[in-house]
Amino acid sequence: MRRSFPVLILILIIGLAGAQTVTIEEAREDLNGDGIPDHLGEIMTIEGIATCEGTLFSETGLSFYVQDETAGINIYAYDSASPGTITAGERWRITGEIKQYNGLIEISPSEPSDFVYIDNPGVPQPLQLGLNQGISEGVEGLLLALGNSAQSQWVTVANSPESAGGGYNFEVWNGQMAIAVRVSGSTGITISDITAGTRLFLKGIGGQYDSEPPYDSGYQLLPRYQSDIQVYQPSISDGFHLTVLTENPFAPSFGETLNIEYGGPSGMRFTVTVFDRSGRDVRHLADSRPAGDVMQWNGKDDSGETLPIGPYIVLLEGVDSDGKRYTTTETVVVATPLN
Ligand SMILES: [Ca+2]
Ligand SMILES: [Ca+2]
Repeated sequence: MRRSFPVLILILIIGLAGAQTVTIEEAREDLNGDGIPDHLGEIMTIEGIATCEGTLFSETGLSFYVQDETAGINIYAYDSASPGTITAGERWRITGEIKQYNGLIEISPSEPSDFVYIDNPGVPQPLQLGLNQGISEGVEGLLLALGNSAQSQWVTVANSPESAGGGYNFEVWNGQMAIAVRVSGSTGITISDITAGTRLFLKGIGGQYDSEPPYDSGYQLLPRYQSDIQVYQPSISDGFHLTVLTENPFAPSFGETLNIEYGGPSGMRFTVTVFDRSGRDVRHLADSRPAGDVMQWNGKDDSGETLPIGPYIVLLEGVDSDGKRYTTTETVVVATPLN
């Protein structure tokens, strides 16, 4: 009996080591930057808040995402390992093997006891991606927002959604940055009102699907719910008006854009033109459009060249149903940031 004593201590030490909780950032650690987690194959324990239901991204078993203050990660498990219902907003302590699937880092529990419910603090606020910012390894697994309704900063659908693998794929422009959006069939999201040019505010998980090393591309946004895909439909007042909605001066060389709202009575047609200080028309933003709108100007001329810094005049012309013409202007300034 005395000889088994050190063995018991050893088991206790191993047991305690196995139960130690690490941050999700530590579980994801990739110090050599090869896109493969350095702890691949190790059993680790993390604590994180679920940002969707446990079964949302899987037809069978569990595939969902949790995040803590440091990072987010995919949880992937067979149905036999499921502890029962996991709801968005719940915090769980989860033990599993660190895996990697087409660049997506996962923790894969093997039995229900690998899940321990802690509490229900609610789903964290999404991390807001800035204009021109893409999805990268650092935000993989986190709940993200793309486009900002408070700033009238939308993303624009680049191509009509294509059916693929039981879901849909499309791309959006976040300013100059193209971002892939993957609508998983398991979410039940419908995308019937989305086509090229549709303007959206999006939420979703930062995901990755990259079939080849070094696993540094293939990042995609994974919407969870129908409400994560909001079509931007600005409500335009019907007084004749031209309004700059964003910072003016603006710095196109830093990816900044100018959002311009225009509108007027129904039946009026609208033309929006940008002139330089010599009176030359350099950019035609709208030509005899039948309704008011919000549009984005990237500081380029009609041939796609970035215009020199300086003041420009935006002219709105409205022609009503009787042929009467109305005009108004705004002075805007193309600038470069002082640093
Ligand atoms: Ca690595
Ligand atoms: Ca990855």
